[in-house]
Amino acid sequence: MTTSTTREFNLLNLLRNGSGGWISGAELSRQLGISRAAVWKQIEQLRQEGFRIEAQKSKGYRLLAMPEELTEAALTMGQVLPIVGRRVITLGKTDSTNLQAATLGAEGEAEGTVVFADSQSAGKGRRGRTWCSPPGTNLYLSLLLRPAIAPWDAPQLTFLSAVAAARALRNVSRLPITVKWPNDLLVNGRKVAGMLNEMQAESEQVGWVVLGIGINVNMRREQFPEDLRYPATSLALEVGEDVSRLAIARELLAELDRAYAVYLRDGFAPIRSAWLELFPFVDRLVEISGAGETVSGRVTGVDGDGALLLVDDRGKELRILSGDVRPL
Ligand code: BT5
Repeated sequence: MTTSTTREFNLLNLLRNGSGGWISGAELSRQLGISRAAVWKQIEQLRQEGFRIEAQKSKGYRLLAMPEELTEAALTMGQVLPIVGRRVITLGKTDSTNLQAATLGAEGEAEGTVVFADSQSAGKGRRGRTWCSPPGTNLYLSLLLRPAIAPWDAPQLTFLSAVAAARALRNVSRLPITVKWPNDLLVNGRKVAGMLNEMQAESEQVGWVVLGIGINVNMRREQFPEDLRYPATSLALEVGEDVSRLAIARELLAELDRAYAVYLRDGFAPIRSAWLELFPFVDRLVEISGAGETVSGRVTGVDGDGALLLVDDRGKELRILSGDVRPL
């Protein structure tokens, strides 16, 4: 687990905000209330963590590059994150970030904590499926939230994470990201990310919700499992070069925080409309499989609860609560 001191955060924020990139040692020492020797020591510490910091006698210090490694400091530096990312935990290998976040939830952890892992040995998909989670290439994270909502409203949060993740991927990669109901992100018709939300609830009130997000960032073709349910891809495969995991992760924290603030203030409606704008399946014929049954029809939309609406070939309206969608 990696954690950084508040001091380092402050130093990083000052370096990030330095005018023209430069900030003098004297200024850093004044603003941090520590000696110049102590500033130097902290700079050295950051360099060891992978930050590239230039030093020049006449100008001071300048941050050239952040480490590609996912550390709490690198993920949150300079970001204003009122809820999501208040605490960030970065793990090397773990079983499943959803399991880790759920354990924290059961232990009374405050909302906003995000658990990242470099790899997962038991990454979870829906309905007992597995999520292929090799090291050093993708993003696997779980966000713990405690919204004051009823358990039957919790599926709305899947839409929230899909909208936030789609925005983050689009902002960084500029790729045309779309959503596939209920929990996938696609690029050019191939799955690039999946979401798995889990919750604990008592009667009418949600205790905690874990929003699990897996994003294929730099995964290579040969790393995908052979028996994929749906064609899959990674951002790098689509862009044609490696994409920064850190840039995506930082953007994702910011977008999740933004979307959650909107959800708490205005409810599901704005999230649903934002999601619908990313959903290219309206009016298309699809097949939906789930729990041993397969139905097909033309998509007409998504209702206020997040259920998928279809009209079958006899004109009958169908309301689908869960399943796997495949275009026909
Ligand atoms: C999902 O399930 O798409 C939910 C994936 C959620 C993963 C995240 S990672 C962080 C957090 N911690 C966890 O333990 N989980 C969450 P589903 O729609 O059921 O899709 C699973 C199916 O997608 C599998 O059965 C495979 O066919 C396929 N698949 C597995 N790994 C994949 C990958 N990396 N990319 C694309 N498809 C994959």
